[in-house]
Amino acid sequence: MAVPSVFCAVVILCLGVVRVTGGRCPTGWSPYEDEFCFLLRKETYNWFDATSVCRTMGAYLAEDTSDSRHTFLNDLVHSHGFTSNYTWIGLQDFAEENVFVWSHSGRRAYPTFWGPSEPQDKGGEEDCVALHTGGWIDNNCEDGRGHFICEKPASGDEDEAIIG
Ligand SMILES: [Ca+2]
Ligand SMILES: [Ca+2]
Repeated sequence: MAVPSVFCAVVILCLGVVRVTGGRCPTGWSPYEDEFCFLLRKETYNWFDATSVCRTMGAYLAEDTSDSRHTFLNDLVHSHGFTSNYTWIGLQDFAEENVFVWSHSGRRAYPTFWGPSEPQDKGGEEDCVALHTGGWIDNNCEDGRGHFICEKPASGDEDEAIIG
């Protein structure tokens, strides 16, 4: 029965190729517009450790750069039932106070989705941004209570390597 075995192998290989070219996200990641993949992590870390965890997966903290992304990211958080904690994204004002920059792209934040009375740089120590009910909050980067969302481009080299 060599013929059916070869046939199955070809079909599986072809399915793999189609998934890559269609914009593929790793298992567990949520696809966004066929170009990006997002992963919400339930464990909590400070902003720096959250950044490191994303990096180990070839990713970076999510960039909330449009109305549609903002809706997508908030839906992702709410779908996991998070209401009390906050969720780190890749925005900070390390270099200059109140000049918020996306860590991965290096771009200044525009548009912005600040919550009421934010950002306030409480105690002069709030330089990292998180999603919260009502919008973004600036928070102490060392605060270890944040969930976080990683982002990476769909169908990267590592995905193709796994399939191929
Ligand atoms: Ca600040
Ligand atoms: Ca704040």
